[in-house]
Amino acid sequence: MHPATRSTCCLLSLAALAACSDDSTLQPTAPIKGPPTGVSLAMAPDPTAHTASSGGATTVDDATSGAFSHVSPNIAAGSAEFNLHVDGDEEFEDAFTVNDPTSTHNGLGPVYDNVSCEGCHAGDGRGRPPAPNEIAESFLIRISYPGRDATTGAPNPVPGYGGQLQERAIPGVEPDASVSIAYTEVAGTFADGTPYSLRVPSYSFYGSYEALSKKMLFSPRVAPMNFGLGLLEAIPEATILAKEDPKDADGDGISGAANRVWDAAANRTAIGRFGWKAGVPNVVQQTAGAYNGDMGVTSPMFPAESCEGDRPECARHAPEVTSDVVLAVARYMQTLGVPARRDLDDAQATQGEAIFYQVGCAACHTATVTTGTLAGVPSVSNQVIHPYTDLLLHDMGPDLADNRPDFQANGREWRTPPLWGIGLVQTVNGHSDFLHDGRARGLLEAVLWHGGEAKKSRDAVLNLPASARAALIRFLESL
Ligand code: HEC
Ligand code: HEC
Ligand SMILES: [Ca+2]
Ligand SMILES: [Ca+2]
Ligand SMILES: [Ca+2]
Repeated sequence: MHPATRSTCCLLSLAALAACSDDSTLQPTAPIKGPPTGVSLAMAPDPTAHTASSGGATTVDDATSGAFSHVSPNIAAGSAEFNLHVDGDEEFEDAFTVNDPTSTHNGLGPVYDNVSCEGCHAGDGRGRPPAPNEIAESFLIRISYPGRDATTGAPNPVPGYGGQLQERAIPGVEPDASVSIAYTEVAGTFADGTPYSLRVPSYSFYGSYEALSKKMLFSPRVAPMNFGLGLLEAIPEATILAKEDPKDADGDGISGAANRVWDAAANRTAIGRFGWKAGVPNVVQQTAGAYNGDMGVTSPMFPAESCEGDRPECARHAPEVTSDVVLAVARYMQTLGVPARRDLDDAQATQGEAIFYQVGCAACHTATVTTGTLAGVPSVSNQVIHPYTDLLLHDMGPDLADNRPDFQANGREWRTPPLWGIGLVQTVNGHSDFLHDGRARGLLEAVLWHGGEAKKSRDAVLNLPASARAALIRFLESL
């Protein structure tokens, strides 16, 4: 929560909430019946977040399939930021290949998951798990052995496989393995008797190039959206740390903590911000890591191929992209504007917005944050933004657990994902698969999977009448 918007009279019933809100547009349009919800998580709505300007001056007014792909409008054409954005945009789309004398993008593999950044982050948007009989396109499996590296804190690599199970390989090389996903339906009911069903994924690996050990831990992940990342990187560390409450000292059931990860360029521990478990400290490292792990493309930051075992193709050679390319691609994502929020005057969405605070969603999905500065990216400085994330790790319960630690994140913890733009995923990416592994078919299922620290919030949603549930989803769709 943004300190400036913390109300002194938060809590309790919607009547009380309406009474102490200083913005009438955020009051629910109809009283909500049903049992009272978790008292301690309820928060007063944040009136500053009731705005179209989700990304401050970087906000883009486009709700079409191109919504995630615009340079921030506060960047002047011809400026250094603009030129790097344009260069990075091209590199982001370029497909890598191998031994093609006509290509400037050789170096793919030996093992990889896709040939370009765009291949997984289509339209700078998000991926989905593979359908039955499909090889994953925009989804990957992180792997490790129990324990962590004494210096970096990184999870231990799997001998012969490293930290990622690549499903593709260049000609003459075997991929690490293939994955198939089976789903089991589990039925539930809302308090009003309405039934719902959630699909529980289970993963099996086949065709591995050598035997996979039962010791292997794995974490399936879909590609997240790529806009607004400079803003998230520009949030002052102190702002993130101020929301930490690892021992839940205030007793509200929320015990968020920042991840502490390895900054490979600075050679030291840093706060984690990116990835589903906040395992990466900044966008440059995420970019170099993606080239390396997802595409098999080496760079000065990660000069060894992400390829292990007794395979000659894995040998060391000169970097396949320069630091300049990595930097341009990172700048590209750091300067992608945030799509504007829509339907601010829609009564149902506004009712849903009040419910979002009342049932405690904002305890983790922080609505308003003010950025600091980010070297080289002036456009993201000092912006009041509405990302709906605290960038902290939360225990989300056993049902969402991957049981694989990632630096300080344990097997049940995930980083609160930003919710800005989430209502446009269907338009941009043609699906509405949510959560880290895409198991949720739509926004309501995503909420129903919440457990652990968010269980109270989820239970409150189960107790909402149908009209209030619909309003909550309508609000999420307006983001
Ligand atoms: C095989 C699919 C795939 C490819 C190819 C890929 N990504 Fe990703 N990307 C992912 C997945 C999955 C994640 C989540 C990773 C995690 O949680 O550890 C991710 C995460 C990210 C993030 C972090 C976003 C956030 O909100 O935390 C950025 C930035 C990113 N990718 C950029 C890139 C760039 C740049 C490239 C090309 C160099 C690239 N990706 C290539 C799948 C892919
Ligand atoms: C305790 C912190 C916490 C609370 C409270 C919480 N969330 Fe979340 N939310 C998360 C985390 C962490 C994830 C990611 C979980 C995963 O991917 O496995 C998430 C994921 C989501 C997603 C899917 C996002 C995506 O990109 O796939 C939606 C939508 C969402 N939450 C909405 C809500 C709503 C609505 C509420 C209130 C009913 C709520 N959340 C309450 C932490 C929280
Ligand atoms: Ca390579
Ligand atoms: Ca591997
Ligand atoms: Ca707490």
